[in-house]
Amino acid sequence: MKKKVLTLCLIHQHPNLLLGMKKRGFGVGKWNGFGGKVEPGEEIEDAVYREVWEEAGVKIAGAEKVGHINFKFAGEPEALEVHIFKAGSFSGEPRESDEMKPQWFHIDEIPLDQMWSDDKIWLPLFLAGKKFKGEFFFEGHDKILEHKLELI
Ligand code: 95L
Repeated sequence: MKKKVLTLCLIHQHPNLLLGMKKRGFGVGKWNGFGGKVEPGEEIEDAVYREVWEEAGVKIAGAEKVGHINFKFAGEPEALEVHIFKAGSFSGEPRESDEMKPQWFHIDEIPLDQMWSDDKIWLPLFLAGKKFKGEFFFEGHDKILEHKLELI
């Protein structure tokens, strides 16, 4: 199966999490972390910094890899290999871009019902400082048919 390598970075300044409302493209209408495709020849960590800068307008200082998840979608030939990072500090002020509208959420008020449904399963691990890997099999963009998730 072909795969696409993607980054996903969540900015977590306890007790708050910065998310972005996706304004267009894949995941439109959902509160997302910041990320996207790793370009040919690009290091994954460089893609993390670049995507956070492009989508949220801030420069993160140090991103920690916390997990990776493979996503498969029924009827779609390409799998997504998503490398998940956490950043705790950054410089600049989050600003809206063409793609994303950033907003802080208290961790007790995360809008899980307007997020990818896999977030309900792994975000608690992320917020607890755990590292994890897993696999999700989706039908459409909202229904999880199967999943595996383990701590690493
Ligand atoms: N905060 N979580 C996300 O931003 C997120 C979660 N799950 C996903 C599953 C498939 C996918 F293509 C993207 C995401 C995603 N951005």
